[in-house]
Amino acid sequence: MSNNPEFLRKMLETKSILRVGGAFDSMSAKLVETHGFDAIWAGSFAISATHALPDASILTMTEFLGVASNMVESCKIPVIADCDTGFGGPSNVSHAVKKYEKSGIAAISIEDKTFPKQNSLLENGRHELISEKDFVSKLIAAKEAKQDQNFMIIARTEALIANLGMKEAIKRARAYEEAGADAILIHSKKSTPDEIFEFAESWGGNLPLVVVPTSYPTVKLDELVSHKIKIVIYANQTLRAAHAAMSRLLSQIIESESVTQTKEDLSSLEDIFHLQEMYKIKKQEKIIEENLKKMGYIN
Ligand code: SPV
Ligand code: MG
Repeated sequence: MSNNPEFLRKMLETKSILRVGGAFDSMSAKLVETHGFDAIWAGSFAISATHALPDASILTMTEFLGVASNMVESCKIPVIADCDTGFGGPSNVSHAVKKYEKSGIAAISIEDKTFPKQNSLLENGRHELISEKDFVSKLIAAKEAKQDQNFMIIARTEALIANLGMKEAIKRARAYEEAGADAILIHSKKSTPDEIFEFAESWGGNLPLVVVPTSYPTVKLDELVSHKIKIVIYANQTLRAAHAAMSRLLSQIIESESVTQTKEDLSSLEDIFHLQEMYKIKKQEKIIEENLKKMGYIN
């Protein structure tokens, strides 16, 4: 098994940066894998969107976990699960850590917003933080709950999202490291990576840094590497690409009263058969047939 927490830790040691692709179901997770990403992000925004629900702590832990564990079953690379605010207080975090770890997920992220949270990139969203002490309590609970020390607890601070300033972001990140987090996710809604880079230069901690460049998408991998970022999450582009492609196709069918989409616009049935391993069934049928022949049931 290479999707376990140990493998994620090994990659962190050996690679300059890990590229993590956002997914919202097993198909998108498998595409992330086959296109050469190091790990899969089971993000709350994309998973909520596939249920046509807001990214606002609406789905339950069990529902998020169901999607993430389906990804684990279908993929060989590690799954990093977005656990929002940890589904409640320290005891909820503790329960979530046990459940997620048992399901083969390699890492979870929890953030220091109030519950129910709203998506970080929502204009005029309610971006309020719980106290540092209360979030440290959740991190202590998470650390105590994990069985495999390689399982990673990513502590995400929303201090910059909440406009609380660099000093507060750094103070919190340091406290989260001391509380036993395994990585720090520093999120930003700015259109350039400058504040992320400033954070990375000045926070002074030892944990790997994680970023989600949704609002500054043109940042180059080598720029991130040179600013000591260890994990980059392309959180929602697969969802948005799928939404755009489906919307284009559906309006085209309605407008032209037939399917005029070209081979380039649509994956072939063959592509999908390959993804769902349809040919494994064919192989299985052959084996059953050979055995039935041997046993004299058929000629
Ligand atoms: C997600 O993908 O669910 C995230 C990143 O948490 S963001 O949407 O920017 O909050
Ligand atoms: Mg999220």
